[in-house]
Amino acid sequence: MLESLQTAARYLKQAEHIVIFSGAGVSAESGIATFRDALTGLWSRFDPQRLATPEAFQADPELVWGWYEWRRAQADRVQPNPGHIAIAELERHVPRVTIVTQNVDNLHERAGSGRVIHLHGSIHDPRCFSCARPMQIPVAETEPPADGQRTPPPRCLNCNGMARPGVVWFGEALPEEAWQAAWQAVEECDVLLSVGTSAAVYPAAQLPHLAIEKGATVIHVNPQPVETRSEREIVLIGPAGKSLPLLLKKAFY
Ligand code: BJW
Ligand code: ZN
Repeated sequence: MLESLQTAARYLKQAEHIVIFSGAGVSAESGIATFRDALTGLWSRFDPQRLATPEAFQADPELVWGWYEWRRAQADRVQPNPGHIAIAELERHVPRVTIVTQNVDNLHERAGSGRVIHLHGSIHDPRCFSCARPMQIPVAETEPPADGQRTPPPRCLNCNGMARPGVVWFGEALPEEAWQAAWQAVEECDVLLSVGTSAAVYPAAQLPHLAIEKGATVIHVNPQPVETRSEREIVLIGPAGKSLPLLLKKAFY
């Protein structure tokens, strides 16, 4: 770890443009469950195909909306952790930093990060399932309902369609502008820090490979070992909330 940390810090120090490619693991220490971790992952208790597809929403909108409202209220309640804060702090040391996140919780913005590209949307931007108009729906003030509780989606004032979460479900295209911007940033970066992602969901998971192809160094931050294919990949094993502050300290202080 120490050797990898030193090498990673050296790359960070020399970098002109860093892309942070983040996943659910970066928010784990804020108290938001990841998707695929065996014991705590959301989907160890819920079947994603039942909840994160347009077909699932059409089949049981109250179940899906209730689940997302529970998660939205949770995301609203928790705070950014030292991992998010270290990522935001990078902007003070590196000329260009681009955050490309798969997360829908907006915790990077709340930690102070400037340029955040959302590949899978935001749980805080509900819109109409039928006409796609943005909908203003206040977050529940009372304790959110237990996970799995059914809640009827509010209706759109324009077309009476149902509200849906502003996230990208399986089988839906990623927002084109975000995808193009992410692709370009990765092509142009010299370091990509892949933090807290299993890199199992496509097309987002292509980005670390693209970075390697284009000659960048990829640094993985994950408590689990990460399989690497290139000499230009470094793995820092540990939670983001510990590894990232350590990495910044080594590189810049
Ligand atoms: C820590 C930590 C700590 C823990 N510190 N780390 C090619 C091949 C095969 C399949 C496909 C393919 N291309 C497309 C597909 C289909 C599908 C797909 O990828 N399926 C896979 C399961 C194989 N992809 C899609 O359907 C995508 N759409 C698409 O391709 O459309 C094509 C199209 C084109 C034109 C028209 C129409 C269609 C859309 C994918 C959308 C994904 N959406 C979700 C749900 C979002 C809403 C919600 O929040 O509910 O996004 S799925 C879920 O997974 C969520 C996440 O953003 C995403 C990634 O997960 P992530 O972040 O990596 O989390 P985990 O849990 O997997 O990993 C956590 C990691 O953190 C672990 O490694 C831990 O060890 C680590 N960790 N504690 C640091 N403290
Ligand atoms: Zn509508």
